[in-house]
Amino acid sequence: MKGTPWSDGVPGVTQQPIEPYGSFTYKFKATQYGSYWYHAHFRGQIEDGLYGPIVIHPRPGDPKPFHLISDDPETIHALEEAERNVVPLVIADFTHITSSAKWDMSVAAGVEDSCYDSILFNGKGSVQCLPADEITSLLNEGQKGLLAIAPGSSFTDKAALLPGTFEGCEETKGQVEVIKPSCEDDEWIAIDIVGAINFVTGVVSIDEHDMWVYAMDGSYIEPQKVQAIVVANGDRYSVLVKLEKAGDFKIRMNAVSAPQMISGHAILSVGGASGYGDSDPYVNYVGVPLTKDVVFFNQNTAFPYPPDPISPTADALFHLSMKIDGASYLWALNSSRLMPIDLDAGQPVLFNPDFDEHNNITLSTKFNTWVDLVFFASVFPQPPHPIHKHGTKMYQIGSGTGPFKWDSVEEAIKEIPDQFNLVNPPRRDAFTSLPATDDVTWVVVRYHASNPGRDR
Ligand SMILES: [Cu+2]
Repeated sequence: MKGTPWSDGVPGVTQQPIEPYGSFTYKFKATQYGSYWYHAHFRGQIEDGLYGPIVIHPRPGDPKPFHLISDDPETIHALEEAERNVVPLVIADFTHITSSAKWDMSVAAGVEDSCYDSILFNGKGSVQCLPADEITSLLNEGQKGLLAIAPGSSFTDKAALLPGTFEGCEETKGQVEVIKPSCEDDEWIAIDIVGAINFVTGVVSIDEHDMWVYAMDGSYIEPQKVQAIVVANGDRYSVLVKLEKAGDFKIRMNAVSAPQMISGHAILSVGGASGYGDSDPYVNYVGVPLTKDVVFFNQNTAFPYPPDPISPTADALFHLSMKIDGASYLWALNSSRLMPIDLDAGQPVLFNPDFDEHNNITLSTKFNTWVDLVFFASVFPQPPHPIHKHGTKMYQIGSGTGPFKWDSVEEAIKEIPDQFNLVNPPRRDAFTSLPATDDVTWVVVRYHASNPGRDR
């Protein structure tokens, strides 16, 4: 949104909410390329299905990392052709009640309803139900720990934690999304995996196929050959897949987040097959690899391509302390809750910046400076948080356990150099903070304040 910050779409921050039956046209110049998406930013409206993919193609001549996948010119040509025909695969966790009904229920119960009915792929999917004995056998240590806190509770057949609220899983026969190469004899297909997810973090895999991850959050990386990617909300992973055999192969999303066992799939159909025959998975129902050879995508080695040097020092550092505030579904940054009740009504912050308001969650920075943000999980236990940033990308430069007790990253590096990467850190617009299990934790991101506000 360079030059058009009012088209960023955040009620209370860049615009007032759009009235029912009203309209607002978002106009912007596409200055980046890659895999992006749009979604409602008003309360839980994204859960009601207001989202979709955006594909912005690079200019001819923009440097691509495909020679790191193969040095054969014909293969590189095929990879470029596949990228031109990239297929978005938007994954979402879906519930059969509206977001506002769900919110009211959570408030009434005093506990977040974090259970979904199905996983959708480009809007298609079905409800799957697990028998109770299978749920019990698939429980991980974390889930067993949660159940131990509340004696008498169990994972229900919708695999939720609260008895009496979530029972009654009924399977449905919805449509299945089928992904095919644009030509039947294509040797490669490119897929933009878009995590349009509300709550579920899951493992994405394609049965019997490697994925070459060549871009993360819309930016090229040094490609990684993997069989599984952990996808959280907001994440995008662009993958190239070699099509070597005909058949139907499941593209799976298997939840690994604590509250619910849920899974869904689309189909990669190769060579004209679409009978939805069985294929061999890499992971089980709860995302655990079935053999020790399964390679997971590693964000720490997702080096930007071409190299994208960052400033070795920052001009400012801000602390953003994260904690539960009052109820399991209420979170706060620096003691200010998300979505204060008057946020929708007032002047958007973009047009009325008041830096004393909202307990320092409005951060003032100077144009063309480098800024460090410390995301501090200040109480434990605390789950990992999906963080995303508008306006500019950020580089995840360090993380650790315990309090962040330094005034700058430079000082921290003197003591714990191994916990920082200032050379080629992952470049993201969405990431997941460290869980705080037995202690507080922190993650530091650095970004260049290169996207001015409304006055430029
Ligand atoms: Cu946002």
